[in-house]
Amino acid sequence: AQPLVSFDLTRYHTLDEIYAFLDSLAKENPGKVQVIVGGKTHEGRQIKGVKLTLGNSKSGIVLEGGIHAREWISPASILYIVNELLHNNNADVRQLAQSHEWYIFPVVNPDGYVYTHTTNRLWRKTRKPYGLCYGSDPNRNWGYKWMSGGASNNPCSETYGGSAAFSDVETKSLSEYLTSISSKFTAYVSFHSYSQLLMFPYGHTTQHLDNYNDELQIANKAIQAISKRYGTKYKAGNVAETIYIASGSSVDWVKGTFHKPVTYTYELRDTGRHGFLLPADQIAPTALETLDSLVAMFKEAKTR
Ligand code: ING
Ligand code: ZN
Repeated sequence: AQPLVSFDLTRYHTLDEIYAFLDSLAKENPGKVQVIVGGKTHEGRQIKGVKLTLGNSKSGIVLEGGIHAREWISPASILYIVNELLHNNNADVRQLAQSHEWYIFPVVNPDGYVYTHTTNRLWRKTRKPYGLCYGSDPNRNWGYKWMSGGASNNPCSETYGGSAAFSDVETKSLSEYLTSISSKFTAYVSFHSYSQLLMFPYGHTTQHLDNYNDELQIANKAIQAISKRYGTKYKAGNVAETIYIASGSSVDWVKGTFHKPVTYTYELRDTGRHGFLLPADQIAPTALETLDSLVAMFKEAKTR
């Protein structure tokens, strides 16, 4: 059938285009793709996503993208991966797609994402006014060990934690949605850029969790899979030791609240040559190598 909306997965898109694409996927794939709303924004937008049900499994995976507005490769890779999960006939990808339910939110900071298209390409935060400045860092505003390091109490800072935990409606409403589906998902994966890292909690402390060795082994399998396709090199470890101390992130909250065994954050391409301005011709390779790594990650996670 003809797609209802023609959508070029190898280009970057506006929020309206992305949301129209999600709507069209649901229309074209009844019973498989459902539009879901994970929350709302300060400027009144929805945090829109899709739920994919391609098999009988009830074990859910949440994919979170675009929490930082300027990291455009995150939503773009997620959309590319959605399309692969729906249409790729490779046995491993089909197995991965069918053996999970998928809750996928490509852009969880829609106001910020729109702002990067209209006004400031390098905007990171949300767009709620805090005194003279705008936005909290939505990856510092979650209510687990909030403001316990690597976050600022200055509203003008890029890593402002907000006036309280969940002071932004985006993090608050999304956390409520995640709580409502918490018995349905076993894995949470967040996508940022850039640095080519695959990390697991925590960010607020360098202390290792009980399952540190499992998490590292799963991550190492995943990054081996990444390098196989195009040679892209990643490093793996916990957030605090691998990138920097950071508290109030979504993944720390998910880990600290629900103790989900598989909770990861990708820092996608590149290592700084283009940084946030990654050329669109890298969307497809980034997404494909990342999907390879998800296949490896969930294969490895199943063995323990
Ligand atoms: N990096 C992430 C950030 O929020 C991170 C790193 C991931 C911190 C997970 C905490 C938890 O700073 C980018 N590039 O945004
Ligand atoms: Zn980020």
